[in-house]
Amino acid sequence: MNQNKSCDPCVNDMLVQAKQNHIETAWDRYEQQLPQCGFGQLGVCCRVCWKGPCRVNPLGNGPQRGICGADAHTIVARNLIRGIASGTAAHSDHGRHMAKTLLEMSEGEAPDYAVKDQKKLADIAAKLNITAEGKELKELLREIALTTLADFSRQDESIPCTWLEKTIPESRLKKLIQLGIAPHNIDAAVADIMARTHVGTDADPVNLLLSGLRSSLADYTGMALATELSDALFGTPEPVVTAANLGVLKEECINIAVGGHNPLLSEFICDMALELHDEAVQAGAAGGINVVGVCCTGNEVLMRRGIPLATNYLSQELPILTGALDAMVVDVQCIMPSLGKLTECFHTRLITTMNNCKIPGATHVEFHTQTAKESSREIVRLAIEAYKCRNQDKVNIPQQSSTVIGGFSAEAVVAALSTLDAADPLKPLLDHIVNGNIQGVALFAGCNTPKVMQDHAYLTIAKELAQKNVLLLATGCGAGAFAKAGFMTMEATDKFAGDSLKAVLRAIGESAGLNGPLPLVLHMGSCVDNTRAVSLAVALANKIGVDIDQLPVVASAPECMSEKAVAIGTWAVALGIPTHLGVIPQVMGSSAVVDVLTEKVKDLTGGYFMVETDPVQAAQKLYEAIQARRKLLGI
Ligand code: BF8
Ligand code: SF4
Repeated sequence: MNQNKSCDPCVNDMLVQAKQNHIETAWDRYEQQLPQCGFGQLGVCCRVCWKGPCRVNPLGNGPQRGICGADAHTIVARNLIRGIASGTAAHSDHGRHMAKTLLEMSEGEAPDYAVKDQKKLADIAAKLNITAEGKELKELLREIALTTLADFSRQDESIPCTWLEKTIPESRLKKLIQLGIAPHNIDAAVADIMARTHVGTDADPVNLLLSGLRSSLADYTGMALATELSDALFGTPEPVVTAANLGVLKEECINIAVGGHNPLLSEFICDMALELHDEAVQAGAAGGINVVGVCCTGNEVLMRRGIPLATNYLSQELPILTGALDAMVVDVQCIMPSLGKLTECFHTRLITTMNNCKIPGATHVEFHTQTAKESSREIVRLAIEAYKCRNQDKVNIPQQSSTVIGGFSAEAVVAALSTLDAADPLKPLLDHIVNGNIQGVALFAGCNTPKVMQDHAYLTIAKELAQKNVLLLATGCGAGAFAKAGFMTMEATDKFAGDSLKAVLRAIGESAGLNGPLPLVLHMGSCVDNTRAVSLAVALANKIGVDIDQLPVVASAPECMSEKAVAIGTWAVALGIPTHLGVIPQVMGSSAVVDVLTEKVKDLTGGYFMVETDPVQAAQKLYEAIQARRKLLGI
């Protein structure tokens, strides 16, 4: 048995089968990589120029500088911020895609899209100081799109990005401007890092790290606008009941997994699955088409449509191993290249859809917003074709899934609270924080990594904090971990929440008509949706007139791995949030960089990183950070 590899019983079952069938997974490839390069782990390997690669000996008894003279501090800082730049580029490209779609809609060029949430659109307009009254929809879309796209093109460095300025407390914005880290242009923040890390440019670790903070705030900006514009187009999530884990695959259905990040595509795949139901039945699938989610696209469609989640990042290969997955439709980011090779051994069709994400072994159907329905129809028909080649004798779906209550956008949380106090919805939450029924709020974000047992730290830290009456929020593959393990249920609240937290969750849940408490962990969406948690924190901060770094709010990324996660963790720190990392970041080769990230940055932003690989200890440290904030607030 591979029980040490994951907390998820479905994963462990499937890994046994994989082994029996000589199928390689990410866990096998991780073992093949061991021992991993110590220089890389410490961040002291430099490949910035072709005189290199250079590496600095961390023990002090070998070379201490690269050929150009860069020392460990410069090399580590450069490597780190290049990662932040990549994360920023990835998230923001997603955001740009949303804004460009709005612009296309305003020009009649994306006829298949509509504004599902008019209220959200009006809220966005108000936030951006755009007058909605008396304007035709197309005009309004155009203005919102152009204002948003200006955050990607502004050249005046003295004007911060609008989506940053309008979504954080004034005092925070002022601080960021003073520090010179409020980005004026998302793309410029990325380009700045690429420019200053070119050989022979910025060598000052602190200066390098400051530009990393700026880029991370550009990342935040790109995420905020991506989430808000997606809500306007596809609807702001509301509580929804669904399920998670491989048991959501159905033998009698054509199963399509949507993976990646972009709802511009996945929303239409879901629509087409309904439209082509009869074709699926004609092909022999009595149950029609069953769409399931993987990773963050999974979270997007779970939040808005109640589509079940098959699994999270690290186990993305396993739905294919059930023999029941007919197509895996992917867009961008966090899609393992291994899927191409793996699907060659199964009837599953891997379908790539984006020009900047092609995978050998996949069928590429390029998706364009101009022809969204047509491309989605083509993709779903490919799944129907693939289904005809399925060998039912080989189907083996683990019969296990957990109930999930998801859909907790900030608006949904406020709506639930407003059933307690319609005139002042945030008051009950604040009151409970002040009187200690809720000690604080912890946001779980980030990925999976085979360096630790999959999902284990998420569940352990959550149990510890819940017991201590900390309100728990989750996004991304962290949310996936909780969803699969049944932590997004009322039963989990009853089982794991401390008494006062349980009473609060029950009072809110019952008054909101859920017939029971809110789930133990509130699912706030995909990775880009981390800004939902920020908007809730900002609303609380603004209400009591404090900055984010005074709130008893912490973040935890127990299994962070992607460059996007590095960017998110960094903006959490830039916004003033104590942020836990459960895997050792690739910066330990520089004492100066470690010192800035874990200590010195406190004086600048109020936030800081803490690294703790032991989940029980991590929970304790997060709780202590919450208590320190409470003490300063005098509560
Ligand atoms: O954006 S949590 S593994 S899928 S990077 Fe990737 Fe990490 Fe998952 Fe989503 Ni986020
Ligand atoms: Fe080596 Fe300097 Fe080139 Fe890096 S930039 S590879 S340290 S010579």
